[in-house]
Amino acid sequence: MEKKFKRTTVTSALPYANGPVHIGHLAGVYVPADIYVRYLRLKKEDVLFIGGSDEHGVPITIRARKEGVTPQDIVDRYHTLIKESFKEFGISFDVYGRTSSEVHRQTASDFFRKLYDKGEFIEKTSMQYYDEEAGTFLADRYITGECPHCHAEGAYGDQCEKCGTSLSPTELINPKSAISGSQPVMRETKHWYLPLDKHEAWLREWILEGHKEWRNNVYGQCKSWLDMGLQPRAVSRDLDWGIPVPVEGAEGKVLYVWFDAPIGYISNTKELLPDSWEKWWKDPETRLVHFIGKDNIVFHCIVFPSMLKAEGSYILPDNVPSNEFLNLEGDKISTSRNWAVWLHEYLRDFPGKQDVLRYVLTANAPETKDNDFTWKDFQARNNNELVAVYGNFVNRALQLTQKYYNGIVPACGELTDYDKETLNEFKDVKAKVEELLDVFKFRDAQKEAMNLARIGNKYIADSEPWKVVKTDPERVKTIIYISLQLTANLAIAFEPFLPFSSEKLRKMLNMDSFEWNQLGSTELLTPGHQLATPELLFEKIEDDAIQAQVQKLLDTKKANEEANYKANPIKENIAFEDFEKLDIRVGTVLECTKVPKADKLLCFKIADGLENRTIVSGIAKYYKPEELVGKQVCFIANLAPRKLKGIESQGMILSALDNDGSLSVVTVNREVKPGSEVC
Ligand code: B3M
Ligand code: ZN
Repeated sequence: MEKKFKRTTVTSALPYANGPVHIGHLAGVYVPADIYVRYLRLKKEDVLFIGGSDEHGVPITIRARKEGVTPQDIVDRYHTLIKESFKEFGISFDVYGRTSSEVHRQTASDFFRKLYDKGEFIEKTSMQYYDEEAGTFLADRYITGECPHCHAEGAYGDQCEKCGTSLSPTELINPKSAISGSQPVMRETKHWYLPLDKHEAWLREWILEGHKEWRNNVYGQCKSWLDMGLQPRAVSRDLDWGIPVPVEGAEGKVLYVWFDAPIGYISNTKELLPDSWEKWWKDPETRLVHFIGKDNIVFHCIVFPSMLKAEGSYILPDNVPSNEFLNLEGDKISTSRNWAVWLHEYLRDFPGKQDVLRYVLTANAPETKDNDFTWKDFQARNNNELVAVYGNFVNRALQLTQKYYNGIVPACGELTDYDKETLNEFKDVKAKVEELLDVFKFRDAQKEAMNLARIGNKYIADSEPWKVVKTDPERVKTIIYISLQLTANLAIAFEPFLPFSSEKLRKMLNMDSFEWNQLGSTELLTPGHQLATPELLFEKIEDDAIQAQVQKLLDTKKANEEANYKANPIKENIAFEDFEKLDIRVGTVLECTKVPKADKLLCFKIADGLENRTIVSGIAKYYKPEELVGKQVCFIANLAPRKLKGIESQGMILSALDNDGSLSVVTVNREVKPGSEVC
């Protein structure tokens, strides 16, 4: 039976404040969450949208150490930047807090203490690496060494970035502390654990029986975790950045970041509503929805619910819509490789085009599988859909109203069958969009909204008001009336998806506000209503703007390749006598031609100070024959001749093989006599 809820608390994952946010964040979490919240608000439902920065955890301390600043400096910088980016993209949080706040410290600390007092934790000691020089235990990321699998140097205690294998610090060969460089030693340490195994039974029932409606990826991941059997999880760490464990004898220990971060949702609510926050978290008539990325599923579906349940007074999430990943031009988005479209850079390069990105990210949302963002697709969706379909329809409707009626909504005359058919088609759109939004199918919902514009375009094209105006001016009033109602409907339907464009359109229509309930109405604009001056809703994006973005990514790729470049290992040693057997000479290229029917080969005539010789070389892809004439090249003069495409090649021209596979001919840096020996 469908449960009735009074209000909805919507949370979106708290991004780590250790770097800017990119399109992957937006597509995976924030745009869908914002669409959902805007939709509920438009429906006049009671909803609260909670966001904020996750400001604890090891990556932040690593970044700080690298830059020689404090962790607080890092989170201050990125909290501000991230908050600003979200605001610019219209992510309409009711509150955007931070986990370094005092309210959060108190809330998380109390939460831990309550569980501790209730006996919900177990205490365990284990052996962990300790840096004696720095006097501190080492987080996994702070230990580096040789990977036991691929033997790359510089693998981390939790993962080798070269071969991708997950590691535990004790597997590293020759472990070193990233803090002091010294060899760490094993020391005993005590931590508190949440015994997830004790929660397994109710979790199974609650998720596997009670929430079959969760997305397949979410349900499936939960099922596989539960089927593997849950283990106790440590909820404290030896670290000097975080919330101190509020227990005697826990000096130097802080709450594990994944323990305090989800409590951040609660503290941020408190921050906003100090007196009424509890109804958003404790009333069974409140529905809790977490928007997250797929790497956060276990924490939101298993760990956090276990914490809430152990505390005892909180509600549990009703749904956890989680997206898969968005890739960029075929590669995984990566902060460390700078393979991303950063939101603050997008805003600089495409000012005022926030909705275009929102549209494209929703059209390509990784709802059921990983998806790819490409700049070509971005351009195509803007030019062929936003401009050519939505923008074009709106522009026609508004311009014609301007032209024929000075921008005043005409009266509707008698409806033809075709008019009625059109009106009927868009009457269903409300139900269709709702049905999809209610089950978090944002991409399909947006498609339905766009369909409305397609209906409009077809209607105007079929009705041809510019022709009819000459024969039956009365009829044109009806066509324009219907087109304008459709336009107003578009503004409503698109408001959750493209809030900036809807606002612009609403202003052009001179409408004060609109509500979701009006969607599907054919009487949104009354005859006699004066519209404002129309402007273009969307603009075409030209090739050069796209090319510049593609080039930027190519440059990044090149820079990464260079940073990762390592020459091939050196071959086995040889004796000097062996080297002496080679007769390497310098020759001057007299002629150079393409070898017919061989796209790789060039045929050289080389002056060698003796009788001249012919050499065939496989470098046609890298040189035009005429470029090489007159150049001095190095060649092996005593290589046994062999036939290539019927030509006898008397030697071999030496080339350097570059990292990208291209060849570059070896020359001398001062002119020498042909036939000079290379020694
Ligand atoms: N900061 C991980 C992430 O950004 C983490 C989410 C916390 S949500 C409570 O993917
Ligand atoms: Zn490795």
